[in-house]
Amino acid sequence: MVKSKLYIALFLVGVTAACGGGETAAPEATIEDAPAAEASSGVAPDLSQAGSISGKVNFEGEAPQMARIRMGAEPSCEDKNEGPVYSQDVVVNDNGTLKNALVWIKGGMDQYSFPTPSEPVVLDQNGCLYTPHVLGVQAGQDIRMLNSDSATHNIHPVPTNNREFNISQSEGQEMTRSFPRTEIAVPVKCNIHPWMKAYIAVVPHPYFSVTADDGTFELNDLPPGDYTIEVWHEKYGAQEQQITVDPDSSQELDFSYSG
Ligand SMILES: [Cu+2]
Repeated sequence: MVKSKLYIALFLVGVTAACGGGETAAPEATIEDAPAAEASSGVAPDLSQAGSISGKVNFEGEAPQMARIRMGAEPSCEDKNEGPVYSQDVVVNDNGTLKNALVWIKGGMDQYSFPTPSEPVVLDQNGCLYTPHVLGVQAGQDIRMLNSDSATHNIHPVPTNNREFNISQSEGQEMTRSFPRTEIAVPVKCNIHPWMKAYIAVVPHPYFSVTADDGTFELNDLPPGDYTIEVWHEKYGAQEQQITVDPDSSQELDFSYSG
């Protein structure tokens, strides 16, 4: 009884927000509370015959020139970085693969629900750069946001399906936030340092992987089934492939972007 009243209350808040709507951001409570429903339907997957998918994200053609970041406006950061710093928007690895691509299961998991991990992921600001540049997180999972610099930063995620915020952080401060709704991916900027950019990919389950210096990805502990796998990259966009995971199988799957 208490529960159903709560749902009705949430529903009314949602309707009110929608009517007031337009482009205006919804009230904080609505965005924070509503997605719990999104995450709670479904059953736990049977992982007794789980399979896995691994592969790499290739890059064909010539790697584009990486833009140099000039940090003269923030000498403490310029001093902290050794050597030149380059934009991370396209990083082609030495082995011809693409870094900072998110691979996740886009379709085929709707019948399942997954507990929210209790361990937070970390987004650091270090040397006036966001680390990592692309961060994967499960919906509702905590994101610890740190400032390891003596400079003050201003974390400003600009989501389309979650709540925007915009918070200053001075040296050593930290805060924890989460994004309750799936969004691939939330751009994050710093209002003080225009070169600072990151992306937070909010995934509704634990099956995601971000490519690093070797361009590989792994999706493990998959319940057998048919899936749509998507790779997303901030500049080159998204691609999909269909795949069937057989019981106890391990398969390889590669993606390819061209510059
Ligand atoms: Cu900053």
